Amino acid sequence: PFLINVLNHPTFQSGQCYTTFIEETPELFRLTHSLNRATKIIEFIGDRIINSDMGKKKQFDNRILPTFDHDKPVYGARDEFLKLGAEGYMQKILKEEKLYVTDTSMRDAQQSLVATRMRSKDLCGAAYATNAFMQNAFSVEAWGGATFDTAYRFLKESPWKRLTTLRERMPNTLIQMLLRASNAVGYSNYPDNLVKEFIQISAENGIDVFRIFDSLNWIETMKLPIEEALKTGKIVEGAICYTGDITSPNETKYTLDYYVKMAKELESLGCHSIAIKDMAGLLKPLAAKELISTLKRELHVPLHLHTHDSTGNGVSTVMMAAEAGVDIVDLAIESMSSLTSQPSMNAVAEALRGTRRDTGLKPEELTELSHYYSRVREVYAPFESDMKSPNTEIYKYEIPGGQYSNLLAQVTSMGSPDDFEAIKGLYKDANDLLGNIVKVTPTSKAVGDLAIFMYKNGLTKDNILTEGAGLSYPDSVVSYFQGMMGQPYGGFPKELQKIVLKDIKPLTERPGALLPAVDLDQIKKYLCEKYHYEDRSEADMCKKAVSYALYPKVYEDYCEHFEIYNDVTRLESHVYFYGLRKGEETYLKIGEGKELLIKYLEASEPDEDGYRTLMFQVNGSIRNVKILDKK
Ligand code: 3PY
Ligand code: ZN
Repeated sequence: PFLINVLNHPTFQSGQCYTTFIEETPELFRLTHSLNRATKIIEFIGDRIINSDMGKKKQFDNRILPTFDHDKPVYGARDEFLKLGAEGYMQKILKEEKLYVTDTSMRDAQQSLVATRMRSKDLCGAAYATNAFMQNAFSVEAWGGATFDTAYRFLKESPWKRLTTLRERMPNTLIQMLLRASNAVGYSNYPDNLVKEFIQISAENGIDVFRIFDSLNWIETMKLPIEEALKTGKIVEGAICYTGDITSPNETKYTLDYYVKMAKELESLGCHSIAIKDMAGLLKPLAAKELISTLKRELHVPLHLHTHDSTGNGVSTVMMAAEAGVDIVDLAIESMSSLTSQPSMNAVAEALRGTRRDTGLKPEELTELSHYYSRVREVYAPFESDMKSPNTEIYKYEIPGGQYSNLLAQVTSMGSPDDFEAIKGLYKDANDLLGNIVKVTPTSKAVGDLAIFMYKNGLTKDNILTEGAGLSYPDSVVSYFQGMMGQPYGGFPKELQKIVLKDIKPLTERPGALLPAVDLDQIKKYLCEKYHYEDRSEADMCKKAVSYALYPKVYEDYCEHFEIYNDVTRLESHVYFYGLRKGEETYLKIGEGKELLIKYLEASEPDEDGYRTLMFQVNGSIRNVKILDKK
């Protein structure tokens, strides 16, 4: 139709000045652009209809956004922060009795419950109301951790766009991210210049609070990101990963003194607050009381507790910590809480209502958000783990919340779900073999990979040094022993290190210092030449180059997907994941004044090349697309 419009146009037919034709008749070119976009979107939906592996699509209700009073002025933590600065604001918190809350629903909760699949559309759908309802909270953790690569990888959307949209919609809220120290938002150390650039542009694009941890609690590798984050003027929180059990008489490695020493070191580096990051939910209630009260005596900055509810003890741990004087706690909105996620915000807010540690959060507002997430969560059911009840075995195996469900899925996909028991035992043994380490991304992956490797190769703790000598080990295990994840507290177990590394020489210093700097200008040039980006501004190219440098393959797959299907982020999530059922309609806005009402009618049998013809009705006209049946 575009071509016909152009060919029939009098200017074209008269053969007059061709170069100004585009400028004088922009509507024709806008038309082709949106026709292209419509075709691309239908092809995408068609591909999902034929090739989605999400199972049979059920009836999903349309999202109902949380309601709130738009006219009520909001004055939140970010307003205070902008007034007082990072140190001033954090010192103010230190003096208050109120228990401050971080809402993790948008990051760790969805990472732990639905394998980080929650799309920006659904997260941003909660944003305006979250901004209003969290005005008495400390922050909303909405970015970093695993959300960065999964956005590109599985959702075909830009994490940067997510951040800027959240920033726009939550102007009064501190947006917090989780940074894996020199691993940034990846799985091994990156060159220093890349880590620095990533921190700078994260701050520029909306991050207010950097929570920085190292997966081996190795301070050496935390120094540079802490220093860089401090330069941005944002709030910098040094996090200590909690492992073991300080209340156990058998605990000789990760003792109370260990945590106190590390907390003081982080404080001396200039961190505005210290977090205890209990990523596996191992911090028992009485251990929390002891740890928090001790740290409160030793520190001069606020203390922030992060835990998971995998064992069912999460709310008790938070309550004990609140009694012991913790300043801020991480909680998730009720319908996004519990099990492998954070303890319930609604429960803690209710428990403390009217007490000196009242959170200031309002029950009906938390319930409103909870209803929203609970409806949205339905779409993500295929990503949920099979964990139906709390599990105190976690204390024994020390498997982090998010990893527990992943590991179960991995074992199930190997066709042996019954062997999960054996794998859990091997996880514990693998931890011992690696030197009884802190287990959190990426070191937890090395432990899990070693456990599965041992399982597949019939290795045990007792025979690995002999039977396992000639084998080649998973990349993550090699990378760990090579020192690419840093140095573990207490050192590497030397014998196994030799077997795993063979001729590779291990590092003894910070990998980031040795890795050659990434040439970001070169990457920008390469990307600009290869892809048809609309936005080529310096600011945007910086983000693109950093994404490529962090995840070259994942980022390029995303770019290629964009070239084929254009922007798929405006689709409803149930359409994005499952496509449409026969006769189902979806409404889509593809730009200002460009709206599509798409109805799926039917599909043909595959032709000899395996293509099916799918018939759609788009704004009343019939459109056919050919889709390769990959199943
Ligand atoms: C992450 O690094 O993504 C984590 O959530 C660690 O607990
Ligand atoms: Zn966590």
